[in-house]
Amino acid sequence: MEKKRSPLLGVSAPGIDCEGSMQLAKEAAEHGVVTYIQRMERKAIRPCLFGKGGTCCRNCSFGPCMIIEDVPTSIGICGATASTVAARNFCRMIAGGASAHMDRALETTLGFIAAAKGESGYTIQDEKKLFAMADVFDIKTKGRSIRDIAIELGEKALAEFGRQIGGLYSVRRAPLKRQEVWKKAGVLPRGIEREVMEMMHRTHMGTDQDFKNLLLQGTRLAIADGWGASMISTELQDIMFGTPAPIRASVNLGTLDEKKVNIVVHGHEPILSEAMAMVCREPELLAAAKEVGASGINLVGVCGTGTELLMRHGIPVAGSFIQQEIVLATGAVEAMVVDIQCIMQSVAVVAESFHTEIITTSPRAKIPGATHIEFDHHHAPEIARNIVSRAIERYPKRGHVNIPRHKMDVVAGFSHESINYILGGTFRASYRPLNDNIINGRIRGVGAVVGCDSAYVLSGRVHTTVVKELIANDVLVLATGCAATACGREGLLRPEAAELAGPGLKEVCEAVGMPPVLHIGSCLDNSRILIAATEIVREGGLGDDISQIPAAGCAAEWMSEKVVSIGHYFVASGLFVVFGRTFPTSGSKVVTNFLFEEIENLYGGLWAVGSDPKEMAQMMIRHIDKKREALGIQEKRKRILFDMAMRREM
Ligand code: SF4
Ligand code: WCC
Repeated sequence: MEKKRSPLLGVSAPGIDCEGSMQLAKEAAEHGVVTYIQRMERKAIRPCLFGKGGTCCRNCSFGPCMIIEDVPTSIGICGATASTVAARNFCRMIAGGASAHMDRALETTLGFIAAAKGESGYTIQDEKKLFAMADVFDIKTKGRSIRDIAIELGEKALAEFGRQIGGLYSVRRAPLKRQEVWKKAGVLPRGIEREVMEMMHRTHMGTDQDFKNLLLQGTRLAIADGWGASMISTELQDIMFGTPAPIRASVNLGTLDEKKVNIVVHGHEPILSEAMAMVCREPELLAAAKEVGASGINLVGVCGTGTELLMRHGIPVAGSFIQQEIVLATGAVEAMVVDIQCIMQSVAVVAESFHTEIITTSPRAKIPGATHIEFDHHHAPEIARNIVSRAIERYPKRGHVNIPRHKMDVVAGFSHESINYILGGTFRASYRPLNDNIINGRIRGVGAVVGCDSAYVLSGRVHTTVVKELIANDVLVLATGCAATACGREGLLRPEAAELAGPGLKEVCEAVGMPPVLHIGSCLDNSRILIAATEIVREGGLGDDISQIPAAGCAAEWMSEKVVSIGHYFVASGLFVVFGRTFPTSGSKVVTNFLFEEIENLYGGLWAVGSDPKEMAQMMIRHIDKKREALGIQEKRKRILFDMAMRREM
């Protein structure tokens, strides 16, 4: 049968760019196991054009009002125009995505307070970061105990969520010029939750009907996510669990172990999964696993939770978002423990064909057919032990097992701090070498490749095509989320991938032994990219604001509302962001043109959409070159020649 071609040139759809996954999905389907691949093939769902372009409003019972922008009579019953509706929907997507980050950050903060008070199994792992964050939050440290400082930090962080006026501490970490831009535009967040509340109010029927004014609040909300909630969560997790440092691990289905009890943690909250990682090594549980005939316990991750464990412990990632059902189709999973976000409801259905138990753990996220074992901060190890014991009990019930051998080595665990060390060395840790290499043109710029896997393309291929094009053109890539897992499957997170890089980036990577694609963490960890960008600015020589540095972002296979919030806080921070395949305001040229052009005058950042992955990368490169030109460093790149003296200098 001839392969169908997707609108993404050179990428056939749908499916996964992993032979093992595709083969397994096919075999499973023959036995009646339905995954998203069959659901896509059945085409039971057809995207509605109005919904897709953002011009369908169902914010009151008069609707749905489906509006065509160019038809003058096509307006909502209330008179709402296409631009108003598209902006309202876009802003509600930001609110949805930002809320997901915020609610998770709130949970992390509560967990942090429990840890600080010694009421949970966790302690303070990174005292250096505790002091750094105490400084951000204006907390006195002199003569005080770690416990006191940590409790005050937790409580002050908690107060940020309900704060109504006065602004957020962590927003002050942005370069001064950036803060002035936000002040002038009137988008400095006043608190975290207030911005969501106001966004939902403004998008309610009959409130804000000016698309630019709506987008202003959307921007303020996105900043409250990236520079507020997400950043707070990332930093508190680092203090509690340790700041990631480069670590070797592996990814893909082959990380499941036929001889061991396989437990998959899936979702986004690392608090329970950290406890799982601790207890899986306990001799009593290992002995129990042996008793049922297994050779041990194999903990692996999927999605964000998986990424968190990968970053800190080198625990393998068995699959990205799009592989979650296929991981179960191996028949080798005793328990899949899910918490929040990016969990397909279908996992419970797929599990029915096997001996697998799906365990939900968050009161916020239950699934019919799953077992619910609620997590609480004060009993993390006991709950984790209970879950592991249940998984062990399931092991003897295993039927036919089919684990594809596909597995790839990766180096993960790059935090914004570790970029200091890898490039600067332990003794002169700083961003200076990175900045110098950008200025001298060995590194053309920095590209952030983030976000989900798409069901509409050969998933993974779009990310890796963008990434390969970027590194071939000397752009250093920072990857997060499922985009990073896709890079991992393709071998791009290994130092050997430097072979695929342009001559300048290759030299830098080989000199320090780093991969040309740095795994920065989960979606929440995109806040690390904000700090890395700020550090580049602070180091000097590349302008005095994030909008001046040669950098761009891309979410080539985006799916989740969280990525709309992330993209928008990147844009609000002065970056250029390309979305792949589809853009949520495409039904309104007025709003789309504003986001693709005019918004640059306000924040220095802007949006774009692309369909061909190579072209998406080229759009980023053109933006990077434009920034180099403005800084007056593009000339250096044109003249770059590598002689022995330059090699020695590196
Ligand atoms: Fe239609 Fe206006 Fe109601 Fe939206 S708010 S559904 S556009 S009448
Ligand atoms: Ni983040 Fe996207 Fe993966 Fe979910 S885990 S699917 S938001 S990138």
